[in-house]
Amino acid sequence: MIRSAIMGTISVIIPVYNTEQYIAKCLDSLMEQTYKDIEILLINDNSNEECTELLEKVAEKDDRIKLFHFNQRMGVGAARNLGVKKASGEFIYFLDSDDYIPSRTLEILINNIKSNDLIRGRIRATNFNSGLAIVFDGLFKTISYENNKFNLARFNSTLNFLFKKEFIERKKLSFSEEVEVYSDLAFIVPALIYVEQVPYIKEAIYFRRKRNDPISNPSLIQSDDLIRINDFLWMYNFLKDKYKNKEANDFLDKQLLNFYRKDIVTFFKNNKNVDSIFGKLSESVKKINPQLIKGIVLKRELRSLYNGKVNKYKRINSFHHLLRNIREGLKGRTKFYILLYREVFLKTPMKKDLIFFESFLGKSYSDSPKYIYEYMVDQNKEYKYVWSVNEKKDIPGNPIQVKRFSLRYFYYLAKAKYWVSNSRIPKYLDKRDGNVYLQTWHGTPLKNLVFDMNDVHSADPNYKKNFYEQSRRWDYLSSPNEYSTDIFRRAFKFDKKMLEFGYPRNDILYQKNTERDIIALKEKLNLPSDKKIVLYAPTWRDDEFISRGKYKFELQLDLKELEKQLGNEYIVLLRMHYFIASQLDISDFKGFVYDYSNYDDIAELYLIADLLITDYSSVFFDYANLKRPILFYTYDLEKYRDTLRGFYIDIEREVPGPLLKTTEEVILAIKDIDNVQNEYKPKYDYFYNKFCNWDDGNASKKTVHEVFDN
Ligand code: C2G
Repeated sequence: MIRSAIMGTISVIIPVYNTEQYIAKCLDSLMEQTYKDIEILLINDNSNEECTELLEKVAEKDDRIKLFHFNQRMGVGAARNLGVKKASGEFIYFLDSDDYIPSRTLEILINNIKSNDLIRGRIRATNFNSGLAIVFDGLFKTISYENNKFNLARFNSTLNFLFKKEFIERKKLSFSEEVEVYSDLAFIVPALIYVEQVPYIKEAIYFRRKRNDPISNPSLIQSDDLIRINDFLWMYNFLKDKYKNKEANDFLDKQLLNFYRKDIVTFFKNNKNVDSIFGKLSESVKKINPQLIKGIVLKRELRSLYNGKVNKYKRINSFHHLLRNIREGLKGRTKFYILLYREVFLKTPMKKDLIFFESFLGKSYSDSPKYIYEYMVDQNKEYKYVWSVNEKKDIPGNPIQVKRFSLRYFYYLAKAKYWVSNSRIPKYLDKRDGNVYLQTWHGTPLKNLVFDMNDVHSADPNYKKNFYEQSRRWDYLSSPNEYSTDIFRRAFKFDKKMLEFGYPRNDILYQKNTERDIIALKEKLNLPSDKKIVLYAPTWRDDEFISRGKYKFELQLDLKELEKQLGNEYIVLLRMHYFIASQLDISDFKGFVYDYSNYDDIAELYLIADLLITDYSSVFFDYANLKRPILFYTYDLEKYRDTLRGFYIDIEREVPGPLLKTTEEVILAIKDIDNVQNEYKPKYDYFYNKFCNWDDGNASKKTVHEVFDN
């Protein structure tokens, strides 16, 4: 350890609330500090049992850790206040339990605090996906004195400040216990008033976690909008009344103006929200230094707030939002269509007999939406239909076809009373009053879904939140089996009407599983009828992509070997997942390998296939309805299951066929397929009863009856 001029114990104060996923990493980062003279005060703010037990376990292991419990939730302010009270060190450092500090942070802070009462280092926000690039060795020589010391409080936080405890005591600094969010301001604003200068470490020595699940486990800053806004206004009013320092006042005014522009204006997109905070906001606006208010739009809004005229404010607010929307709408073609969608199309009457269908984001005419639609057409239902497709398709019943994201797409989406989709409809397309949205989803889950995913690796950190908001619009959700119902309820947090009829997309497997239909299908697809058919339908891999949303697939099956050993008896249909954008080169295998990746409906391929090879794709749950053999070519099982995804079922025990790792094993299994089938019969029967027992060829009919016949 480098000797520093000032030595003493640093009391690190960590409030904890349900951060069992992250706390270990946080504590490890403390254990690895090069500055060793520390005590750790963990204040458990009435966390859940799992988190509490974990804290007790870690506290037992190290006597530098002191654990305190609240038996009701008191908030982060109370937790930090208790921490300060119990601290025995000469220095106080605030850390959050989901964050992380590099090993030299405390050493650097204490070495540089010198005669100052506090010091701060830079903070970087990260979602911890890309690892932590720490490049600070040797870069810490520069210590600058910020011209505007209040800038250091612009994130309203005391994190990554090291304080002398004597200073905190002398100035009687404490956190507010009146609010849940922004309680730090009550501490940091006076602290900055009382000091002349603050040394600042320019390098990031604190990593703040951007949490990805604001729905199930929000961080404080992800709290409900209304709570945050109320707390902020309360804090602002309180501090403005208490302190008359000019710099502090200007700082608070600027914070409020920024908060207004960013958070409150967004909250007021819905004009109905204005009433909930108008009084308090009006009170705050009266305290702002008028010289700091810039811009005509802002001035007009604040004037009516100042005068307490709520109706006038609402009129101005709607008008300004319209102007903002128009400005946004003029930035590009799709943005312009979205503007029309919101401001024009949604304001015209809804068409009660119009149904909007989409499957796999417009990539195909397929899946459950197709079967629901065809059933309705066959039954001559009194509805009009629109299909969203990327290219024009040959669709029976001659529906209106619209290209996804074209003007007509937005128009019909806005007009239709009914939406039927098996994937997601963009969140920005508001659902109008009276709209009925049937979500059919696209498979029995094997891989963990949304809220069951621990940390979303490759995907963006807003994935869970976006998914949550999108799925709030679903009125009905198709479920293929009881197992899926349970998972969908939990992993999608779906609590509306579950349609427990099996999958409409599997009706065909019961209705057309006849020799005549199969021959006709083979003819339609130009496939020889004298060979047996192997269908290879793998899923996609999160870590194999070309660019965002475009995935590639590298074929591991040795087609040459397959042709050599099976070519007399079989042909192979390749079917890539719809996310796969790369093309497979199969020119060397004419007459043996056929690429049906772009074929619309995989269910038709199931019908003609004598056996299926897949991996972790949900296709096997559907194919099992045919009771034909299934092989699992799982050459990357460990990586896929253990690092990329995680499964709901024990794949090694529960799937109705062998897990194979090499082309050789696949060939042997195909050559011996009758025996393989016999061997797996008990497992297959069990599997069929568990996952296929709702499918009986009538799911479309039952769905239509439930959703459209009333
Ligand atoms: N699919 C296909 N061809 C493939 C793979 C999949 O046509 N080679 C279709 C099938 O209808 C399948 C659906 O896409 O059921 C979903 O594909 P999965 O491979 O299961 O993967 P994913 O799209 O990630 O969906 O609950 C289901 C999960 O969300 C999985």
